[in-house]
Amino acid sequence: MKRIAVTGGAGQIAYSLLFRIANGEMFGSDEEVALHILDLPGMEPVLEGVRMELNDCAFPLLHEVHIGSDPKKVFEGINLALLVGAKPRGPGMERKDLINDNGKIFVEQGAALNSSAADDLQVLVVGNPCNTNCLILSHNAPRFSKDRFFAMTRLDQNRAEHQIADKAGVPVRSVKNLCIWGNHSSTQVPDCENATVEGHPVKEVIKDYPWFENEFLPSVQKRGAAIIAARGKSSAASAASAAVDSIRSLYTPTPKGQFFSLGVHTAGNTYGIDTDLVFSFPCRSRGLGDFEVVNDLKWSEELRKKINLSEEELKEEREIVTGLMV
Ligand code: NAX
Repeated sequence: MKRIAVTGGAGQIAYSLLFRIANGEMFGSDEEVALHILDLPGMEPVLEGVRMELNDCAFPLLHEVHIGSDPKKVFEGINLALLVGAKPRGPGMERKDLINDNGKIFVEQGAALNSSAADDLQVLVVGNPCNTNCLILSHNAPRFSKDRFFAMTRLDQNRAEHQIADKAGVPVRSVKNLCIWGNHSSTQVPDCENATVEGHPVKEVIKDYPWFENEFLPSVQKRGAAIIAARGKSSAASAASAAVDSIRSLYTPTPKGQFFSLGVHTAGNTYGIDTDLVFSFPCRSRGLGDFEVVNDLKWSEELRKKINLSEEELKEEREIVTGLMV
């Protein structure tokens, strides 16, 4: 059985995510799950309502549901933490405005994971700015090695895959190896140079080259803001879906020659990215959470410049939160 913590349990992403986990979509139909749901003090009535609805679904795999507002208690014995809870970005707000507010949450939760979680803990940070929150968290949970901490860039990958599939007029499953490099922010770099459509390089299939710079890139980079403008709220069901995809990809052996995007710690990377950042790279899994970064992709000069800009942004974010890292 897997014990899975979800923070921000009273929020909109969790309202989709919890039900998909309980339905077996993350770990498959043979693995029972226990949900440990955290939100702020005062949100207990909402958490109670969420627990009632989870119970009312009669999910065969759902073993038990714990709720609470004390991270040390809620994280007791957990194998996986999905850290969603944070203040979301409102209309017109840049991610950097959030960095100090949200960073402190990950200091407290890092310490709580350090004292309460199971030895095989892995963590996916969704709450923004997720790369830098993940870095703060890893520094505040020194019991666990840095390769247990991930930041979610899968939603960006999924968004980019859809745009390419739509433009090429193919089903989204025909698009493979669309890596997101760098930060989950507007400097992120969706890489069409290493991606394929039905096994062919993307730019051999889509020959409208101005489209990549003028439409594809800005639409992927600014998709979060476009969803807020349209819905009045940030992405929720698609974010939950990407979290399910991220963990499923980590636990399922990756098909030969393929990879997926995940924000991971930069220690030992072969691309020359500064150490001690959490950076989105192409990753492969050997199954059961055992992963490696794909280290032999090629960058054009143009791609390198964009990736370095995203790296610079992450270094600036790290500078702002130095005081939160032990
Ligand atoms: P909501 O405002 O609906 O829910 C957030 C919940 O977190 C609230 O219930 C709040 O009480 C709780 N919370 C706040 N501080 C907490 C703490 N210290 N401990 C536990 N719970 C806490 O936001 P939602 O739409 O669910 O978004 C959550 C986070 O995901 C935001 O930071 C948002 O920016 C981020 N996103 C990240 C994405 C990604 O791809 N990495 C995409 C979607 C989303 O924008």
